[in-house]
Order: sequence, then structure tokens, then C-alpha cells
Amino acid sequence: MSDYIMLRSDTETQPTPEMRRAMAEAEVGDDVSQRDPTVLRLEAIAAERVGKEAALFVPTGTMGNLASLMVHGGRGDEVILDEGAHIYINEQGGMCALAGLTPKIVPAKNGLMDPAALEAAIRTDNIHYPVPKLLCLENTHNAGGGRVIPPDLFRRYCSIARSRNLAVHLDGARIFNAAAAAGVEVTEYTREVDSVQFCLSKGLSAPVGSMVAGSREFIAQARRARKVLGGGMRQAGVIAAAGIIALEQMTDRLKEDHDHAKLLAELVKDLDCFELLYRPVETNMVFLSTEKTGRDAYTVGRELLEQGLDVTVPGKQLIRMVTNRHVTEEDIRKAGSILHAYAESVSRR
Ligand code: TLP
Repeated sequence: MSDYIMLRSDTETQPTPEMRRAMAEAEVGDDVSQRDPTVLRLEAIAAERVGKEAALFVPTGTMGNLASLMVHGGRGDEVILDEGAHIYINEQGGMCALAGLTPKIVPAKNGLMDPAALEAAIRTDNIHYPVPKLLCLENTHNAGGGRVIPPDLFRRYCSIARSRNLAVHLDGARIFNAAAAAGVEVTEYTREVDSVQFCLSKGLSAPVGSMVAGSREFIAQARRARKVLGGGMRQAGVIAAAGIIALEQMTDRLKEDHDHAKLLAELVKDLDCFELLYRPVETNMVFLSTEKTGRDAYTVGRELLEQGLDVTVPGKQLIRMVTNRHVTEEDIRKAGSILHAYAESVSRR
């Protein structure tokens, strides 16, 4: 690991020693013809875990989302997303560029839409309009500060979609974080949706991979979509072996990451030059506004790195810190001290 306190993302997590052993020993075959026993096992475990008939192993969350959207709709169809959705802002517009879908954006605060705004965004039938086909939800919500959609609100969104004949896809890149923070089984969320994408390679520490889950029919079509996107892998059991351990052993520890993020928030909440956003911190993300430092977040990010703290800069006045398995309580306290020292140096300028 690096010498920095690595708070860039939970995507930075390294495979555990047990994952590396399982990868070395994995039984493999050609997964394009569904003959890799380790991938088949991972897909069965994943489907069961989220209460769906079937699942598909994909290389990335981005591909899992795109393949799912390609099954739900085609050229010109409309997909409803909130304004901060990762699919909308962080996936290169693949839903338009590659799948021909049109986004319809709903305003959101801290990752949460007003149900009335969602309802109002769903168009009625009119020859001038695209046909609305799908609602996408994201939980936890990345650009919403790692916000958890409360289960009752989540159900409300889904029932609005259903009442207007829309399918629902969940970008559940961090759905196990959401379930851990809400204190519910993951199926409390996944049973409400037609399809879900969730990542093995973020807080769960697998080196590569995401899962898409849904009905048998849906997954058969998603498998075709994965292939046309170039995601048909061969002896993928080598990476699926780590995914099995991610699902079986790594979900129960996510609360520790959340506790660390809450501690970090507590340590920095009163700093004059950094405003803590998206309070209260619910999962593994802490966002700070850099506006009062008098410099842009890129400069702040670079200067923090010089002090040993590695963060990301998702906006001109925004830094993001994400806790993960490699970050200890001691690291969090050190990160807090680095931010305090930085704030003091700003006040002296
Ligand atoms: N998020 C990454 C970056 O792309 C920003 C991160 O560091 O948080 N959905 C959500 C909610 C995500 O946060 C991400 C990745 C994805 C999908 C895409 O997953 P990958 O990176 O596997 O394509």
C-alpha cells in the first residue's frame, strides 16, 4: 500500500490473501459458453443473495448498468434518473452514445428525489414525446454523499414507477453499504426492482467485477448485451473466485468503514475553511466544500497530498474522502490532524 492515507475511493481496496489463494486455485472454463464452474457458482451465490432468479458476472459496474439499460429499453426510449446519478454523470453518457436512450432528469437533494417531482417527470403518452420505459435508482448515492435511500422512500419510488408501467433498475454499486447502514437485509431493496447492478470491487475488496441480477429472461438478454459490449470473458473464474469471497465474507465488515467515516466527519465538522456537506454522514463517504479556503479544490487536493492525505476532487469546490478496509482508526485521526493543520495554514495566509 502507499505511504499516503488513501481515502480516494473504496475502489482502491486490494484483494485479501484468501482471495489471492482462491484466485490461484480456481477451477476455470470458457465463460462465454457458460462453462466456467467458478463463474457459475458466483452467479448462483449472487442471485440468491439478492433474491433474484439469475445473475451475470460483468467486468465493471459501468458495463453492468449499461447492459441492464440496453435490455430495458432501446433507441429513443426514455430513462428517468436523478440529477446526480452516476449513470448520468459518470458513465460517459453511454446510455445515449451506445444504447440510444434518452435521459429525463429529476432534481434531487442529497441524492433523494421528492416523490412528487418523480411523478411529475414521468411523461404521458403523446406522439411528440419519447416513451418512458425505466426508472434508475442509486443506493447508496455517490454524488449524494453516500446517502442511503430509506427503505420506505425506496418502495415509494418503485411504486410510482410501477403505477406508470415503468421498470426499475438499481445502480447498487454499494447496495451492501446501504443495507448495512439502514439495518435491513439487502433484499429489502432488491426485491422492489427488476434489475440490480452491484459491485464486488469496491468496499468488498475483490480486484475486479460487478454483478447484474434479475429474472432468468432478463439475465439471458443481459448476457447478449454484455457480449456486444465486449464483456464476454473466457477463464473468468480466476477473478470470480475473489468475488465469491467478497460476497461471502466482506459484507459484514462494512459498518467499520461507516464508523470511520463518521469519526472523520466528527473530527472536521467545526473547521472554518472546510464545510462538511451531506450531514449526517451515513456510510463510507465524507465530502467537504473547499470554498472558504479561497482556493480551488484541485489545489487543495494537491496540497493535502503533499501532507500525506490522498483525496478525490469530484467538483471545483469539492473534495471527497472514502473509507475502506485499509484505513484504520489511527489513519482517520491522522487525516483529521492533516485537515486541521491545513485549515490553520489557510487562516494564517
Ligand atoms: N464509482 C467510482 C468512480 O467512478 C467515481 C468511485 O470512485 O466512486 N455506480 C456507482 C454509484 C459508482 O460509484 C461507480 C464507480 C459505478 C457505478 C461504476 O463502477 P465501475 O467503476 O466498476 O465501472
